[in-house]
Amino acid sequence: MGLLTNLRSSISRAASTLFSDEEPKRIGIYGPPNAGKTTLSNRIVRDWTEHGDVVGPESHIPHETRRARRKENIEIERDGKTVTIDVVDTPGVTTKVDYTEFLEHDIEKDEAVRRSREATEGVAEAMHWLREDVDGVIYVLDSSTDPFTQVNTMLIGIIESQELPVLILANKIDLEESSVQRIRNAFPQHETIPLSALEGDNMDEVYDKIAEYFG
Ligand SMILES: Nc1nc2c(ncn2[C@@H]2O[C@H](COP(=O)(O)OP(=O)(O)OP(=O)(O)O)[C@@H](O)[C@H]2O)c(=O)[nH]1
Ligand SMILES: [Mg+2]
Repeated sequence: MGLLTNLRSSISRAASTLFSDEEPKRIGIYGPPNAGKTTLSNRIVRDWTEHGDVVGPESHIPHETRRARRKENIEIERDGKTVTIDVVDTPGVTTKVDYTEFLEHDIEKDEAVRRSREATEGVAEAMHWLREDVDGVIYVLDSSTDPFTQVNTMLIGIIESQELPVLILANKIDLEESSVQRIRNAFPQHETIPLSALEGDNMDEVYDKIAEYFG
């Protein structure tokens, strides 16, 4: 990005903060490893920012995201209104990170041990953000897998006890094994929106709901 463009966008950001009475809502993207949290975060950023920088790398290897990453001031326009959010892509939460998981993906032992240590710290960091620093949660699930797990029930329970607004996204509906109903049955107290973050399916409804829940 050129210096001038940079400067211009900083000024417009500062101006919009100055003239709007609403601070951006900080939205944490949570869920188990490999659910598609980073793919979704990248899509949101690409759809709504000019520079289209990505939040982080997407990978079929679990625990690719091992530090929370934030993109600020994403302005989503809905029905003539603008909702400004900061997106926080978090590391996938699991009860245990086992280094042998990485060996199955042809990663050398030293690197596998390093990644599993980082991933464990990442889980702690994700939990810290959830306790202290988010205004709302997008909970991403891979709809081709069983949603009724310890981690999902525990995390959704914590989110509920914090009284944070939460939107459940049933991702990967492009896969044949996908079942959105299975997620609705597991968490009937919340609304579940189907999508494919990879293919970009049903993103309009996702943005409508983001504006409704977090605007
Ligand atoms: N078929 C399909 N694959 C998807 C979709 N969204 C993400 N993926 C794939 O799922 C894998 C994991 O995606 P990521 O976005 O890295 O998942 P994550 O939740 O950020 O994973 P961690 O960072 O490990 O917690 C990648 O191979 C993605 O291409 C989707 O909608 N459909
Ligand atoms: Mg990720």
